[in-house]
Amino acid sequence: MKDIFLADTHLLDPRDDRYRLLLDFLDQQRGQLRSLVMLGDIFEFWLGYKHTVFSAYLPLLECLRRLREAGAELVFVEGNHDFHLGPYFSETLGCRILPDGGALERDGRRIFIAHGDLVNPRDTGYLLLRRFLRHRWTRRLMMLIPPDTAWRIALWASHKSSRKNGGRDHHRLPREDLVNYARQRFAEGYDTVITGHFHVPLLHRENGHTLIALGGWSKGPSYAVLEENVFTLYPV
Ligand SMILES: [Mn+2]
Repeated sequence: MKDIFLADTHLLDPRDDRYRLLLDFLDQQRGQLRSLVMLGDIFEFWLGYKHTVFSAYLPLLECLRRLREAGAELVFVEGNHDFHLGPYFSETLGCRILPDGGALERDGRRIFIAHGDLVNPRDTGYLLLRRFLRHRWTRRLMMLIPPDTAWRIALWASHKSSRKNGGRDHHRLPREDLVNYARQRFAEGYDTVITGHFHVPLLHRENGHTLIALGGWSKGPSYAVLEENVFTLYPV
């Protein structure tokens, strides 16, 4: 049995290559997973209404349900594209949700998982916006938006941002901030830190500690596996 960690698939349309790649990848893992740990930005946009899910996400939600039925624990750290996950994840899928990341115990290891959007403490503008967007009053206001309208806004915002970067993963890895962030967690007693968000894979070991940054999915599956107490980052 193994644990798989992945992030930043940015799903939007089930006809997209990376959406199909993810479904195929997860179906292949069924029955072999102790847990699937999703570290945010799995969806290009999500809003957790009580009785409604966006139809474009049904293929993945069904796939997650099958994994869960086959015995896998589901864990989701909220990203900067998919927060306010809501009752479909927590209740219907029985997924453990960590809005800001948190601790995971595996084989005596103390692992800290986070999306990665909090590693730069100087980015005060983003931190304020993040706090506002995640506030429960903001969530209540967002819930008043009809789902079709919310989806239309999400499509518009996604087209706008993919025109800017051509839809590729060419983010910059703020290595120094990331290593500092990990060292703070190591000092708190964690032996492993895993993040996503930057779309650039990194496996860094120091003094018996491990830092993993997960890659994006624009060129194919990108994930980390914990199996027999060893972490491997793919593609290797
Ligand atoms: Mn992100």
